[in-house]
Amino acid sequence: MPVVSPEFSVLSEDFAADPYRWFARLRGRAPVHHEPVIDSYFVSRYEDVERVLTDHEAFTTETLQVRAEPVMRGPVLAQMTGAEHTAKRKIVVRSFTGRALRHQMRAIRSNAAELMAPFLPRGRMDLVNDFGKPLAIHVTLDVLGLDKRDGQRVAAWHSGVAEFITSMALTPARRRHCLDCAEQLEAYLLPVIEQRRRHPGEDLISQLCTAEFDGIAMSNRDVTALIINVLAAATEPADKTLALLFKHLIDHPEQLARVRRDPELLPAAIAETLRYTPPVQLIPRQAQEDAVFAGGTVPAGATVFCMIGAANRDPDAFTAPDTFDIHRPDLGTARSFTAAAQHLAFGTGLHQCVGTAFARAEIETVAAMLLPLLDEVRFSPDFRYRETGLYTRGPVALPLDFTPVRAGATARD
Ligand code: 2IO
Repeated sequence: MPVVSPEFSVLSEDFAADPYRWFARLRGRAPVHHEPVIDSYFVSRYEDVERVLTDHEAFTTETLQVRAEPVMRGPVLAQMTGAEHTAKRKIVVRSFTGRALRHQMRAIRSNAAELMAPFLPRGRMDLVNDFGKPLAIHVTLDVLGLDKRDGQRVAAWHSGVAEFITSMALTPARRRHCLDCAEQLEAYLLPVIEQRRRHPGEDLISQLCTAEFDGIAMSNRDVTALIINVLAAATEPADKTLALLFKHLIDHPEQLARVRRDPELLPAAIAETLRYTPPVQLIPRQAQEDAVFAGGTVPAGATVFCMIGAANRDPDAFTAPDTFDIHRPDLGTARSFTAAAQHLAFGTGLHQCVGTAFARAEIETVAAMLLPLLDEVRFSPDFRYRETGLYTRGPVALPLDFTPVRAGATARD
């Protein structure tokens, strides 16, 4: 099988420092890259990624049994197939669209307002650590109907769960830590689930508890897994997407100015951020049979990682793919948060992200609140930009300076 170079590895520090530098070489020279240490295959061409994510017979989600189920404490949505998948997916989609979403948008607004308030008069805020991360947790707690006072504990457990799903190789000690987090989270959720079964409210946990599948209510194990699934999926990529959006807009002042003048351009800016730097870089599948690609063969049973970042920069799919351009004609903004999206940041096919509308609402609402308040926004002096993560990837921090907002003001108009 062709290689990028004899010493190249997706697991190397070089790759982790800047994966984008390697994507063209991967697509060109090793579009089906084998990683011996983890015996997994990495596909990087848009065409191949799309094929893996839409040919559900040939590429299954069975690998999630080992990659997710141990910390989800049960099966997640993406693992399911057939009628069970259709029914449970519908339940989850319903709780992230329409009336439920409008309700969630109020929670997004009030959490955002509360979290940004102390930083506005100071004229300085780390968009990742001061704002994005706590926001993602607070909003998710509200969606699930969990107590804000449990935020710190839930955030710590979430970290362990996310580490498990997103690690390429865990030491036994880290693995134990992650499983401990998941077990504690499960123990914390169980009495909540039982209470919601007795007294259901408007929240997502209540909806999962009362929903029926084939006339049968979901078990505690099923509900737990879906809650942890939602917790991870709503928390892990949120701060990254927000910070990446601001990073790119600050790097492209003329595009920032356009978005400021015309906030209707925000969906395009978010969609282009998701294409250019998808916060979820890898999506795993399992080959059912030997699968032949132009660049090599994946043997039956092997794990295949779809490289979303590389596919989204494929010149066969996007013109001038390495340019951040919110006006690009091939972005298809109107479709960017639907099943017909051009970019693959939400995946594609049957298991495409169920939270696309929620993700868009969250980032758009918060960015629209921040932009008018962060006047003359710029990176803080001496800040050196750095990203981490192979599976989910985003800025480590994004300290921003801006014109301090006088006390009492919430918006300029
Ligand atoms: C939880 C990376 C958090 C999902 C996952 C095992 C299933 C699925 C995803 C996203 C984001 C996670 N996979 N959400 O990539 O639910």
